[in-house]
Formats: sequence, C-alpha cells, structure tokens
Amino acid sequence: MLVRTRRADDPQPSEITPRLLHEHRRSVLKAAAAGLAAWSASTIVDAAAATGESSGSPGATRLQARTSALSTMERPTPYKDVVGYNNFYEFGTDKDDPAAYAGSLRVRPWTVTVEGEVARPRVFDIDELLRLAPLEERIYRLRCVEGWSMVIPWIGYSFAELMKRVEPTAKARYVEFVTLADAGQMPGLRSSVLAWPYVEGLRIDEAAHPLTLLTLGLYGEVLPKQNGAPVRIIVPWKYGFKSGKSLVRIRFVEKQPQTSWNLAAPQEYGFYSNVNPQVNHPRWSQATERRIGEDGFLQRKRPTLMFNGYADQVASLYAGMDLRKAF
Ligand SMILES: Nc1nc2c(c(=O)[nH]1)N[C@H]1C(S)=C(S)[C@@H](COP(=O)(O)O)O[C@H]1N2
Ligand SMILES: [Mo]
Repeated sequence: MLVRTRRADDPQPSEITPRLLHEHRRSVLKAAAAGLAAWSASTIVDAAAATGESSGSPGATRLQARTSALSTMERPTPYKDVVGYNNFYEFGTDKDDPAAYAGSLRVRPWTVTVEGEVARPRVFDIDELLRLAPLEERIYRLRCVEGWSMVIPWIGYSFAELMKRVEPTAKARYVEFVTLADAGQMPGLRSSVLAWPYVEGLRIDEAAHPLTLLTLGLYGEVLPKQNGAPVRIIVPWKYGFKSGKSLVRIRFVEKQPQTSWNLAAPQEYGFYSNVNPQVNHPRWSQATERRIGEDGFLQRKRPTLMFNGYADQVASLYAGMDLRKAF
C-alpha cells in the first residue's frame, strides 16, 4: 500500500522542512485512517514503487523501518544505479568495481569497537547494532565531490543513539571513523591511491546531529556489500566521501583526526567538506550536479544546494566560521 506520494520536482531549500513535515503528517494521518500504527506503514514498498522498478537482491535480509520526517521528497534513484555505480576504493577505483568485486567481503562475524574518550567503551556485535534503536527509513541525497548525486532510501538510526550508550567524556571533541582494511578480502588495497585504512572524521557536534545516520540498510534490505556492508555512516550535508563504509572502529578523540582524503590531497579535500556550491573544487565547479539514473542528452544539471539542502538544520553548526577556509 502506498502511504505517501512523492513529487519529482526539486524543492527549494526554504521549502524542504515545511514540505517534509507536511508530507510526514499526511502519511501518519493516512496510516492512522487505514488502521495501521503510523510507524508500521511499509516505507519499503513505497520507496521501490516511487522509482517504478523492482528493488532488492533476491535472498537479501529485509529490514522493517518507520518513515522519517527528515527525508527529502525527491524521487529515489533506481536501485540498480544505487548498487551498480559506487565509490569503494578498497575494491577498485572504477564505478563498477565495487559491484563486481565486493562479493569477497565477509560481513559475519562483524564487530564495531567504540573506544577513546568515552565512559563506557564497548565492542558492538553487528546484530546488536541492528537492534540498538528503532530503524528508520531516511531518504537522503548523496552528493559526491565528483559532481554527481543520487537519492537513496537509507535505513538506520541517528548516530546520537550510539553516542548515548557509550557516554563521550568532556574531552571528546571529534569522532574518528575507521573502516575495514583487509587485503585478503579487498583487492583494491594493492593500490596506494589512498592510505589504508580509509579514515574519516567529524566534529562531535556534527556526529551528534540528528541527521547523521548510522546506516545498516537501503531500499528495505540490509546494506549491499558495495554500499558499505554491514554498517556505515551517512552525513547528508557533506560530500559523499565523509560517509565511511564498512566501519570497524569508532574513536572519540580530543584532536582533529587525520582523514584519508585530506592526507591524499589536502588542497582539494578539507576536514569539513560541507556541500557548498560557492566553494569550487580546485579543478572544477561545485555549482551544479548530475543526477545518476537520469543521464542522457537532455538531462538538465541541477543546482547544488547549500549544505545539500539542509541549511536550515545545520548552518548553525558553522556560525562564525569562514567556510572558504574551513572547506
Ligand atoms: N571505506 C570507504 N568508504 C567510502 C569510500 C571508499 O572508497 N571507501 N568512498 C566514499 C565516496 S567518495 C562516496 S561518494 C560514497 C559512495 O557511497 P555509495 O557507493 O554507497 O553511493 O562512499 C564513501 N565512503
Ligand atoms: Mo565521492
């Protein structure tokens, strides 16, 4: 059953929040009218139906998730593009390498070690993480620094849920996300294109922001391997590379972490990497983006939105900062 309708036109930045809340309220009311608990309405069917395509891999574990009001109303990118056009350099640098080679990734057993400046350091088993908090479907735009974007119905919960359970100390000012580096499973590690493991970082208030999603699935199923199984982070107002895949270690630290992309090319990839159409990459403009799945002659370029459309929610995190310097 469809409980939401979604329009394909682009929302203006100022429109996003009110429209989201409006749509969410409507879906809740409709679900209630149909005699369903609002949260049990099947967003899985909804996301797939919106693209007019079948989605999901045969045999993949399905996840039940409730609709989140933090979703964009844009049409999700077709499933085949979401799982077929990827950046995951541990499996090669071509867009189709992850789909071709990530099959060798072993996702069980899997643990995520949470350590550093926390009162309760802990090793979480992946199956524990799947049950730690109620799963939500969050439809977010993913804007790659290379100039393309997708709209993906992710499944997970706010990273803040995990933070609550480990209790960061007063010294914790940053969070370092360390991803798997195992040459036996990851043929891309033969290349020295990046320093392995792939490491990313956030300031602690960015990590604690409700939009920051500890991500365990997409399109109603557990994360496909090429998308960063079994758990990754998604930070929707930042360029895609801030969203590390296949996390194994999360460290709360005092000092700003060294990140893989910043080490590889510091003049091109700063620590913040907020989506910002006014700050160009040294080698290309960031003013517009190409939506994957809509390629073709007449494809119009979409304007890139400040903070990827989340200015109302996140701009205050950067009050007083010069975003040309802190790029
Ligand atoms: N471990 C790891 N995480 C990674 C990357 C990577 O190469 N390795 N690539 C990043 C980049 S550049 C992007 S755009 C997104 C792509 O996510 P997707 O393939 O699920 O769309 O993952 C990010 N996370
Ligand atoms: Mo990217």
